[in-house]
Amino acid sequence: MTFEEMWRSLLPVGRSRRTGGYLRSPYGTAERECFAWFADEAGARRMPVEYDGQGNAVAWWNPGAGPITDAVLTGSHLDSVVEGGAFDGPLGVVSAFAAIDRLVERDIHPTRPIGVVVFVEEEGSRFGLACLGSRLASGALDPADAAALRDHDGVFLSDAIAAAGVEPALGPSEVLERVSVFVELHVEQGRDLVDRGRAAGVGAGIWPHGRYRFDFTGEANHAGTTAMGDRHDPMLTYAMTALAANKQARRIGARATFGRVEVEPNATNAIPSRVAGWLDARAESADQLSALLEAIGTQAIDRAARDGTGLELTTESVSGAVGFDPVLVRKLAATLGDVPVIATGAGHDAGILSAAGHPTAMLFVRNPSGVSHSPAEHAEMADCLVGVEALATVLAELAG
Ligand code: HGY
Ligand code: MN
Ligand code: MN
Repeated sequence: MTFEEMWRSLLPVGRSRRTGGYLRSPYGTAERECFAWFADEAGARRMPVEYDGQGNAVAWWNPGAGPITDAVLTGSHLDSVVEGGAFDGPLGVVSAFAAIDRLVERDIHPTRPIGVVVFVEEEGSRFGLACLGSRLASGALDPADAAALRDHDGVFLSDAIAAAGVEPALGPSEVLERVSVFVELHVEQGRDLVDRGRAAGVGAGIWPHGRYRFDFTGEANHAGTTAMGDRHDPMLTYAMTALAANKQARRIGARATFGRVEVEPNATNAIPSRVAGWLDARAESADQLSALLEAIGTQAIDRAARDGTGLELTTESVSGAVGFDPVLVRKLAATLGDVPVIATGAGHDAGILSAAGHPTAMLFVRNPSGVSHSPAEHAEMADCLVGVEALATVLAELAG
């Protein structure tokens, strides 16, 4: 199938008719349908598929039929954030198959195996830890810590994997030991390329980012009979903390988002007993990120003291700054001509593999609005095809 045909065949899977947004929750029905699509596309190209103990999948193109070693890996993820867009993840996977098709059309025979990978739970939307599949595969996450993760319904990770038909065996993937370089193509989640008027670019690195859980506790009470001065309202402490986070991030040009909040009892006419808020924070440097968290944490504590509420702050995950392999970045930029080299505030599996010591780089495809993690996320077909050509050229260069 051509890129357009593959894209059209994957597009409807897990898309909400009401909003056009995607719900491809890891190991869930729609995401498993995406993996079935992946296996079909690999089968159509006679590429054997290998799965590791967390359900990451790699389809191998090994025309030399020798041992699979010193491989070039490309691909991305197929899971989505809740109500996410169509391109975040899938563009890298569909483009990988299309790029291999282009190499075959150009009669290019790689001297090294090429793998197309799908990492599971990149968004961290089910088990709360972003890039869960690549962290486990690369040894960046202790399997015991992963085994303790539960989703919103209390389902343990291994049980979710088993329910999806994969034999759970959490931990480093032997697959990655056979990989020498990883290039991930991804839709840009920002406006750098569109502001430069360019269809594609090479990734320079990824900002440090972290996820932090704020548990605010207070005194449940009646909304109508409790005077304002008599309240210990965790919703107020949460709201002032969200305001402080916004101000602090603006002040230093960082990013701070409370995108997820849980309220108990979540009743219109009751002052809450508990409010849990998850902060996603990102900054250009690790020092800036720590300073941002320090400032927000201090203001949250001060506010809790004022409101007579309790606060527990838990760091759920932190990823340091990623600088992609400079030699690889230069090689990609030289191979593709004068394409821009851009940094990103979005996390990617490429960042995890890079931090684990695998030479890694990224290719980005223009996103006309820059909007992502939304049904409005978009990339023009012409730009997607430019991305495929760029990826094919890079794979030809890397795989000899
Ligand atoms: O959150 C991120 O930056 C990525 O899209 N998972
Ligand atoms: Mn992504
Ligand atoms: Mn994403």
